[in-house]
Amino acid sequence: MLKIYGQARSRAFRVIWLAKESNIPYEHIPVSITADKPECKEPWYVALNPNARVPTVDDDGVVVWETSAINLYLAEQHKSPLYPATPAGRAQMLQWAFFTSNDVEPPMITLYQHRALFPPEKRNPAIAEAAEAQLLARLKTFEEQLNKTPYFGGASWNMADFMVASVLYTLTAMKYDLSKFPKLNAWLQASIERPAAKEARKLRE
Ligand SMILES: N[C@@H](CCC(=O)N[C@@H](CS)C(=O)NCC(=O)O)C(=O)O
Repeated sequence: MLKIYGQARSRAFRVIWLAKESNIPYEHIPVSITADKPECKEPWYVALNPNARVPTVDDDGVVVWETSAINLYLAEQHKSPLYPATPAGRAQMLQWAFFTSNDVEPPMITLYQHRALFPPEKRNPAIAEAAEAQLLARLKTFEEQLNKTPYFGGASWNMADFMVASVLYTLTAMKYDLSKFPKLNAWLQASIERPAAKEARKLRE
């Protein structure tokens, strides 16, 4: 059976959400990343993931780390109903997945750290402001797409949407005001209210 390593309050949440969307049975091993007892630094775990970070999966002997790689692999391997059937659909999925991982997630995480996650004395308003400026330009790209098609997958919510929503979930967790992006805001709210998302969120919220 699929094993998902990583506490639910981490990027492992995205893998748990995907498993639920795709009806993949799994065992959850909530490897901790907390400063006082980081199980992700223990030798047995580092043998699975040399970066000593979560998540990692072991899918009947296939070990994969890096959240996006894990989710794209699992969706294909387990024939997720979200996985696009055509090369063009898969190209769209990869386009939104890479854009989100490369260009959106880094400024979003920096903003989150310097606005909410770090203790106040470690927050740097200038770093937060620069990250926010970058993030806003990227959110505009999402909004423009949703002015053209109802979903990133085109006519239906598919793996392209999952790859974006599972990352942008952090914006909802930090209660970031998305009112400047009404289409994106409505799409993200609907995404995190999907039954599978709600089940996964219960494990961390
Ligand atoms: N690019 C990696 C990032 C993994 C990552 O930074 N994970 C965090 C939790 S969300 C972690 O393990 N932090 C603990 C640490 O870095 O020691 C991925 O997407 O899997």
